[in-house]
Amino acid sequence: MPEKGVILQFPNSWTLRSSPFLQWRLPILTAFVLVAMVVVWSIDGCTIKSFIETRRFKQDYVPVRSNTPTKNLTETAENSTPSATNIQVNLARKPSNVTNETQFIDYRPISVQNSSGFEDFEVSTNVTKFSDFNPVSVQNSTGFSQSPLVSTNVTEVKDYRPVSAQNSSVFSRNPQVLWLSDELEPNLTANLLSRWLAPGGEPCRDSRTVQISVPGLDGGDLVKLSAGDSHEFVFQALDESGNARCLGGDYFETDLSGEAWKSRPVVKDFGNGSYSISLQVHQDFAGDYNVTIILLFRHFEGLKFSPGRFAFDKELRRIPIRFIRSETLLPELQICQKSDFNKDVWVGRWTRHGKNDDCQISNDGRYRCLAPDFPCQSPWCNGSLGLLESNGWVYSTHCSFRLFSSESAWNCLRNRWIFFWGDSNHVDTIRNMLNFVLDLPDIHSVPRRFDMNFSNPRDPSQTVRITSIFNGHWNETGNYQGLNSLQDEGFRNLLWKYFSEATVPDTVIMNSGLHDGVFWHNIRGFSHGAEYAVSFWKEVMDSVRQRGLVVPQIFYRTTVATGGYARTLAFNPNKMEAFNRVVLDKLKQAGLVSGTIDDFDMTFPWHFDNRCNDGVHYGRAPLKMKWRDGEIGHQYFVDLMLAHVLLNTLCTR
Ligand SMILES: *[C@@H]1O[C@H](CO)[C@@H](O)[C@H](O)[C@H]1NC(C)=O
Ligand SMILES: *[C@@H]1O[C@H](CO)[C@@H](O)[C@H](O)[C@H]1NC(C)=O
Ligand SMILES: *[C@@H]1O[C@H](CO)[C@@H](O)[C@H](O)[C@H]1NC(C)=O
Ligand SMILES: *[C@@H]1O[C@H](CO)[C@@H](O)[C@H](O)[C@H]1NC(C)=O
Ligand SMILES: *[C@@H]1O[C@H](CO)[C@@H](O)[C@H](O)[C@H]1NC(C)=O
Ligand SMILES: *[C@@H]1O[C@H](CO)[C@@H](O)[C@H](O)[C@H]1NC(C)=O
Ligand SMILES: *[C@@H]1O[C@H](CO)[C@@H](O)[C@H](O)[C@H]1NC(C)=O
Ligand SMILES: *[C@@H]1O[C@H](CO)[C@@H](O)[C@H](O)[C@H]1NC(C)=O
Ligand SMILES: *[C@@H]1O[C@H](CO)[C@@H](O)[C@H](O)[C@H]1NC(C)=O
Ligand SMILES: *[C@@H]1O[C@H](CO)[C@@H](O)[C@H](O)[C@H]1NC(C)=O
Ligand SMILES: *[C@@H]1O[C@H](CO)[C@@H](O)[C@H](O)[C@H]1NC(C)=O
Ligand SMILES: CC(=O)N[C@H]1CO[C@H](CO)[C@@H](O)[C@@H]1O
Repeated sequence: MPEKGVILQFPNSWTLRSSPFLQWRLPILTAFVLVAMVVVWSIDGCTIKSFIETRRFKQDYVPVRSNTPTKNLTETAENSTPSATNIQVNLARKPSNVTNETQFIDYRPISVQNSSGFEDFEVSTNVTKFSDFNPVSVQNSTGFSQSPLVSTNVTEVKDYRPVSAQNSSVFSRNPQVLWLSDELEPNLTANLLSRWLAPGGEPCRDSRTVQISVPGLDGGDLVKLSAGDSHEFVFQALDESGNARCLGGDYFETDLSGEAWKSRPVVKDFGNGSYSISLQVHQDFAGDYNVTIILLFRHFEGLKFSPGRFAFDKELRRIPIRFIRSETLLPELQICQKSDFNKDVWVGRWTRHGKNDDCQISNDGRYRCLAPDFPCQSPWCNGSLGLLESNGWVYSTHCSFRLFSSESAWNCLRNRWIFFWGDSNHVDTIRNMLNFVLDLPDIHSVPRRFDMNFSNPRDPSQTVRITSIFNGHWNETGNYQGLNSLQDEGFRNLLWKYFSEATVPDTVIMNSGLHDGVFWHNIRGFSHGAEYAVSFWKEVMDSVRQRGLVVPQIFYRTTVATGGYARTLAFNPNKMEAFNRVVLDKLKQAGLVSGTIDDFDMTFPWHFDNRCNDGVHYGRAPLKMKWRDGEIGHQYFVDLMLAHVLLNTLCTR
């Protein structure tokens, strides 16, 4: 996150530049780049001392070309690239105040090895009893394994019809099924706490998960399942002796990926050591897949203050699965309407409708792999898929999204006032929306705090007011306060100001964010912080109502799933998912939310590595440099998708 600090250079000098960057003469450009690198470097240096885990945020950009200083930087970066052993060393070194952790309410010393005379649960010997495996008989299923994406030639892909035409008579039991879904559980915070604090005292409660058994999927043979249907497989957490655990709380990262599909299978935690994973792909995407199950944290340990030391992070399964076309037909997705945003938890997927294997990053850091007018394929999106610069991928959930042209976006946003309150991912998204969608490429960055009018370069009569207030700290130069920033009176007054004018924003888009992951010692503390934030916003909205004005709509945009190395840090996906749900739960109880935008689900399929993120941001500005994972360029389309989803939220009725 310290690279957020880069933005700090801009608030004073930031203006809408009209002269294109590229017109600068080369020497000046070079000098600028070098100065910029020094700036990045030094800001990292000063921010890092506050939190030891953030040591690993250093240096996301490494220049590709090597002149003298560049080369040196490259070497430094390589040296600081965390190897597995390095990470452990870093994390073992406690920051001085970590001793405080022992006094946290929720800390439970676990691993009481060999605790007492309880008989071992006779489980591992016969795991099939944990299965509700529903043997999908897969006789005669050959010929359906084609992937929906076969061509490497873009022009051919355009005409591609993903559905294989063959008939299958095997699966006729479910002509109409529903899409998998998930929702917030009632009494979320209380239940979470009580499960975390559930007492041990028996070996199966005190032991630690190291392995699982998945009776329906284990066994070695290629698993074949019917496409369209949802398939739920129960699995059992096992300790190092192979005994079944009888407490839940393990955090599994799951992935279902094929050549043209990526989704996060829903995992249910039954609280007794048994879990289930549900798999479903649409009938048009029959073909070969892998289902991957990673155990990231055991028994709520990702929620701890310093979770890094507890990360398990082992891939327990990568199982090939063939989805066979069947007669099961999922209901066709519709383009999202306003009411669709009432859904709190999204269970979406990325699908791919084009591919250019020869795609090269351009010098400005962009991936223009498909023609800008490469069309969406109904019903997966509507508009020009090429604009997303995703090489054919697009996200959809219980409904699908419009991809906006600049003209349609301006028509929707004109005369609006949109207020953002959130972490630096908002900052990126706003910049990307301005650059990519609203035709304002000269805006190279936006600061953490601003209040600006922007106008349509093609029609200056169309303007939109955007206000963005960073909430990682009450001081815009600070970090790691999150919702606690509302404890600062000056910060509260700053926010109040925008809701005390004669007009107020029509829409508020907010999240809690990654900084909360670093600040709060435990979920109970965070829950109080979230309550305070909700009461603050309720008071603000009530006062707007009392003044007879139209109360802004509030959309909660969930925090990203952090990626790659950041998966084990203070803002790991386990914690962020819990925090997202706690805030959302409280906002809903207060009647404040008009809708949810589940960026956590959107980012999740891309969070396993750093190809589409720098660990904590999915929308850093395009740049042709070596990225965090050592490859050239950062794929920013996940955040650009979010920008379009936000426009769907803002523009549908
Ligand atoms: C590289 O940096 C080191 C210090 O880290 C310095 O001693 C050395 O002279 C630098 N090399 C070049 C070529 O600038
Ligand atoms: C640890 O806590 C003490 C007392 O609050 C504070 O002065 C110090 O700066 C903290 N150290 C770190 C590394 O945060
Ligand atoms: C615990 O941390 C707080 C600040 O976070 C600090 O004021 C206090 O001194 C610390 N206590 C111990 C025992 O380290
Ligand atoms: C735990 O039990 C195993 C065998 O059941 C034994 O080898 C080991 O020494 C025991 N450990 C402790 C700490 O008692
Ligand atoms: C395992 O379970 C199956 C089915 O429940 C049963 O038929 C079999 O006898 C069991 N085997 C053992 C060793 O318990
Ligand atoms: C791709 O399509 C173009 C135009 O149809 C054709 O000229 C070219 O040979 C094709 N390339 C490949 C690799 O098939
Ligand atoms: C496939 O289905 C169509 C109509 O549903 C039918 O006319 C055709 O005979 C079937 N083909 C085979 C090979 O079963
Ligand atoms: C939620 O909590 C309330 C009060 O604590 C309780 O009355 C209610 O039964 C709980 N609901 C569920 C579904 O646990
Ligand atoms: C765990 O809970 C689930 C759901 O309540 C139940 O179906 C299953 O039998 C339980 N497993 C064990 C081992 O108790
Ligand atoms: C499944 O994973 C294996 C091993 O990583 C990989 O080689 C294969 O291409 C994957 N299959 C699919 C369909 O993604
Ligand atoms: C914010 O922090 C900076 C640097 O620590 C400091 O110079 C500035 O005065 C602070 N601003 C406010 C409003 O506290
Ligand atoms: C179980 C079953 O239906 N098997 C059939 C599969 O298809 C082949 C020919 O394609 C038949 O010979 C099998 O009887």
